[in-house]
Amino acid sequence: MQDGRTTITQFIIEEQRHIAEATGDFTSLLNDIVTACKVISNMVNHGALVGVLGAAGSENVQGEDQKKLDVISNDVFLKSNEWAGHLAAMASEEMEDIYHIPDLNPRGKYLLTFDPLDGSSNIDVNVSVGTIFSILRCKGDCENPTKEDFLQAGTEQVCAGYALYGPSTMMVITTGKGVNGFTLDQNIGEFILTHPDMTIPEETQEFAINASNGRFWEAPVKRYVDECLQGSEGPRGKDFNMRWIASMVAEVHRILTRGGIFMYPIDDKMKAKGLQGKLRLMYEANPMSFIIEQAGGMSTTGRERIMELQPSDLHQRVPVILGSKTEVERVTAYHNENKEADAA
Ligand code: AHM
Ligand code: MG
Repeated sequence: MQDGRTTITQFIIEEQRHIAEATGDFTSLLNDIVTACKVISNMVNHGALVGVLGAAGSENVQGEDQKKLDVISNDVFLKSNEWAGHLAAMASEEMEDIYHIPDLNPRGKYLLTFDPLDGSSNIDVNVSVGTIFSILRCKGDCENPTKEDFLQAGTEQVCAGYALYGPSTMMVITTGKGVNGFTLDQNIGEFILTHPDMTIPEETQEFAINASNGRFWEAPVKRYVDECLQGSEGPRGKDFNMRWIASMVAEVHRILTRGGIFMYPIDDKMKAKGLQGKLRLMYEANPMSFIIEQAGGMSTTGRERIMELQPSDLHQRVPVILGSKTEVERVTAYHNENKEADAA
């Protein structure tokens, strides 16, 4: 306790007390993740003062230009989590192959996937960015894990969370028993429980989508957005508001706070390049879907529940439609109706 306030460490330990078989490994792993996020937060906050802005001059596995902070944050995450003996291996947006725990360190029973700095196109313009992570159990040979060990459906996640580096730094986590948010108290260097039991309002009048891709969208997405834009004069009978931060962590956080729907659908431009979507399943879509569902929201590809997809690749991409339940249901229904029309 800090002055009657609950720290994230205390919160995790108390949660663990209710799990009979818990050994403390998980608590300790989460602590290392929290430490990594504090280090990244500190660098993001200091920006140009510590020379971390700008391009790294390299590309990641997806062929995207890396920022200096992408590379640094990835390294911080690896170094914070490789030594304690809780992990069998890690996987990240920034690395093509899985990361093996160095030989000198003990191995553990968990697998960690992460996007160390999501929304990093925002970093140089001082707009919110974040870290996303997901924890799975290693069900195979934990001494010699392979890529295949990571390819588990989102429903298998033990824990998912994100850190949001915004006006304040926050961590939001779920272990499958609701969603809780913590704010970093910079004076004492601790995350304090400030947003207990976060829930998403079912109804919303706010949508988020990159409208510059509008001409490439599929018919169901075009229909949904068009109906929102018609506002009180259209079939929805109410006006909508729109937001696009280009930082999924910030969009999800807004939805957890005041409702809304976020869409990064598949479109014709992606299809022409052979891509299945923009966002990555293992370290973006699955952890965010776990959080959204635990907060009472819904998350689909437009066609299927994201958390039930069987992954086929570490860096697999998927369409993402998530947020307030009634809106996600509507967009998903539009896709299903379209499928029936296509089949007729
Ligand atoms: P990143 O992992 O390379 O940062 O890309 C993911 C980000 C999401 O945070 C955001 O929703 C989306 O890309 C924005 O894409 P766009 O620039 O096409 O609007
Ligand atoms: Mg990302």
